[in-house]
Order: sequence, then C-alpha cells, then structure tokens
Amino acid sequence: MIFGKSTARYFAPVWAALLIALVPQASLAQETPVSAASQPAAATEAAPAAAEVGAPAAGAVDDKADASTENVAAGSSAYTPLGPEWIKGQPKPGGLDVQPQYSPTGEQAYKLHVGLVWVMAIICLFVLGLMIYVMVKFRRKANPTPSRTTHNTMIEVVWTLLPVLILVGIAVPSISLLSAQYQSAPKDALTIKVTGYQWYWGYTYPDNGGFEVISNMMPEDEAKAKGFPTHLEVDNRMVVPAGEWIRIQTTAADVIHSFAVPSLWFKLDAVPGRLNEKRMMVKEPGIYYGQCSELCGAKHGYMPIAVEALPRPQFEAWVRSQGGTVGAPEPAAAPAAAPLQQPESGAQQPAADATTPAAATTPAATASPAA
Ligand SMILES: [Cu+2]
Repeated sequence: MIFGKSTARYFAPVWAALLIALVPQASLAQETPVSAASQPAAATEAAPAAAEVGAPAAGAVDDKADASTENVAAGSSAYTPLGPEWIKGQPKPGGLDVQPQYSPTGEQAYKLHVGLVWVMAIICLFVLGLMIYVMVKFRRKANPTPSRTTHNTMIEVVWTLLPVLILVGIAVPSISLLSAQYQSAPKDALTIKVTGYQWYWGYTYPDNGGFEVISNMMPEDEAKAKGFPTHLEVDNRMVVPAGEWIRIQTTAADVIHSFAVPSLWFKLDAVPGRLNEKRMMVKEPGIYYGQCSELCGAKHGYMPIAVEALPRPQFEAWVRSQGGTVGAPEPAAAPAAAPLQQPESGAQQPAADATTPAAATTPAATASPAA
C-alpha cells in the first residue's frame, strides 16, 4: 500500500540528496586546478573583502582593486615598509567567518568550507522537518492506533544510499584539498626558514645569503601611533615575494611553537630539532597577520607574525637593504659547495701561498666562477 500510493514521495528525498551530494563538488570543480590564468580574477574578487577588513584609511582602495604588483612603491628601487592601508589579513571584531583568503589553497579550502556549511544546513533542516512532520501527523490524538510496520525495503535502501552518496560527494573535494595542502614547493622556489624562539620569530633567507631577520612584537604605543593593530604588528616583518610559491621550513630553538597565518591558510608546527616544510603563496601584495599557535610559555600571546608580500623587485630591494644577495641559480650551488671546503683550512693554504689573497677572504667567491 505504501509503495503504490506514495512511491513518488520517497523519491523526492533521493533527488534532494543527490543534489546535496553534487553541489559542493560542482562548485569546487570550477577552481580546483589553480592556474596562473585564474589568479587575476580571483585577486580582484578578493579586493572588496580586503577593503572591508582593512584599516579605515580608504585612500588606497583603488590600488587594492587593481592588485597589480606595480602599484607598490612604483618605480622605486629602495625598500619602504608597507603602511597600514595595505593590511589585508587580520581578524576583525565580531567576525564569524573564516578570514578572507589570499592563497590558492586558502581559496580552495574556503569554497569547501562554504559548501559544507550548506550541506550541513540542508541536512539539519531536512531532519528537523521530518521530526516536526512525524510529531504532528502521528501524535497520539490524531493517530490512536499506531502502525505495526517493522520493515520497509524502499525506505531502508533510501536511507542507506543517501548518506553514502553525501559522504562520497564530500570526500572528493575534501581529499583533493588535503593533497593540495601537502604538495611540495617547486624546485626553484624561494626558501625561508622560520625559527620559533621564546618569544619571538626569526626568519632566515638561505637563498639570499643566509641573513636572519629577528621579529619582535611592536610596542603597543608605537603600533597605535602608526595606525597598526596592537599585538599583531611587529618591528621587522617576514618579507616575501608575492605571486610565487615559497618553501617555508619551520623549526624552533627552545620549545614547540606553531607558525600560523589564517588568511594564507598556513599553519605549521615549529619543533626543536626538526625541520618541517610546507609551501606558501601570497597572491597579492599586502600585510597578513598571524600568531604563534602552540602554547609556548609566558609570552606565547606576544609573538605575533606579520607577513609582508611585495612584488619581486621590491622584495629584492628589501633583501639588499638587509645585506642579502639576489642572484641567478648560481648562489643555490654555492652554499652546497662551501661547507665541503672547510673554510678555515681552505683559507689558510692560499694565505700561505699568497698567490690568491681574494680566495682567502671569501671562499664563496672561488665557488661561483667555478660554477
Ligand atoms: Cu610560540
């Protein structure tokens, strides 16, 4: 009887569930392969969100909407730190959603997040609707003699298959995000080593001469005076080139810290004696804040992270201002060769000969003409 009369009614939820299962996948399929071509469009899309999050000084909104790299201190060869109008990734009071994302992985993750919220909402409403229907329709007053039905093949098949379809629909974009997060950086990517200290960060640039930048929280008064968020701004930021993959390696000098920047979808533990590695990309120039995310002692809450993404030329200007070097592929080979040479003993021999004094002072200089 149940079959004949209302079979169609039982099929309705099947279609609903199919829809639920396929919607997040379809929305994700559009942008799962993050190509260079899709980046400009995504960048302009993100710009309004940035304006919303950013500092009240709205003078630079036009620059942001453009998001073209030339707009940062155009034409200057010298480095000047970005001002508060360039703040893009930071928490805001009363914020409920995930921070606007400025990395390809972050954008992919944000889409999955939105899709999942919809799946959850639809399922919750569907179950709630069923419960209200049952409570009203089959209450004791309206239905004095309850049905003795114990089995219904159709219903059982439906309520087994539907959850399976929904879970498969969620698993596909979920696993592809997982694999995107664990892909390693391209071979020629810039490497930055992040070291957690109690209680500040150190950023080392092995590809640019190996200098280290020590980054401490900016004092509250100074941050306020300069228009930066307190407890997030630092004295020396981690400067990175925008729009390219970067290899971030984390370690710690004392206890476990965690390097986390929410708007870049980046979090990686910094563990003493270990070197963890993950790729990072900041799609557009700006300032992105994060915090140590592993309880590391008394001043755990006072070691913020500030990532400053700059166009390549400005990044290189910054590297030079730090006493670092910017070069072609050769410098990558030089550090590998240098340790084998035993700098001390290597320096003594030419000094004794006194034929090549230049080589004595700079062992790296001998390596680069050879390479
Ligand atoms: Cu820490």
